[in-house]
Amino acid sequence: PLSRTELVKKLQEALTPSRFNHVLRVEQTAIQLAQKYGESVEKASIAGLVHDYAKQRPDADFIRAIKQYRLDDNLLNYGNAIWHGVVGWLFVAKELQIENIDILKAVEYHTVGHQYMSKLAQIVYMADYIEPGRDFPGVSKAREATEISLAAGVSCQTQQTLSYLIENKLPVYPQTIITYNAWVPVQT
Ligand code: DGI
Ligand code: FE
Ligand code: FE
Ligand code: FE
Repeated sequence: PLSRTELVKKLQEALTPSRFNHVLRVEQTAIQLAQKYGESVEKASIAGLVHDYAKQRPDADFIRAIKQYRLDDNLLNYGNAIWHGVVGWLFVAKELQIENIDILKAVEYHTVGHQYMSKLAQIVYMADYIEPGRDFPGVSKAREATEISLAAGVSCQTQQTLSYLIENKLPVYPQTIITYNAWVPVQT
């Protein structure tokens, strides 16, 4: 596998400076959560670094990959916000030579989540949302929830994201709803 230094170089080439700095903050936040919650620091570091690798790729690359790998046609109704994780993990595997399935799944799920997220996937999902550069209504609530437990953090983020999408009349990717139903509702 590539060393951290080699990965950092590839990320720096693939991303704008501000996005690259976000990735470094997600790495540090993921490492802290890994230490707190008993996950591999090395896996948290790598997953944090590579999670947004595909963020600046042209749409044509994603459309080609969706067809080539016969992914869900419904993906074509969305854009980079969904594609860079749900499809982007394929570029991470191929171009950054990441073979660890847990890391690849954490990248795949980092935007829309999933009903079954490993501890590593929960850490990357939360680190991306609460890294110190984030400033939006609800971020302190999400930081506090993540201090209590990863599951509380995931639930908080999933609820806030769906509320934000609906409030702004944005299209909701079906997996986002499935994630919501798995993590947010209280028992009735
Ligand atoms: O790539 P980042 O900006 O670091 O963070 P991210 O990959 O978590 O992307 C967050 C954005 O994705 C945020 O603006 C909300 C958006 N998003 C998440 N779920 C959905 C969505 N956008 C749409 N249209 N539909 C979704 O289901
Ligand atoms: Fe992202
Ligand atoms: Fe995210
Ligand atoms: Fe990110």
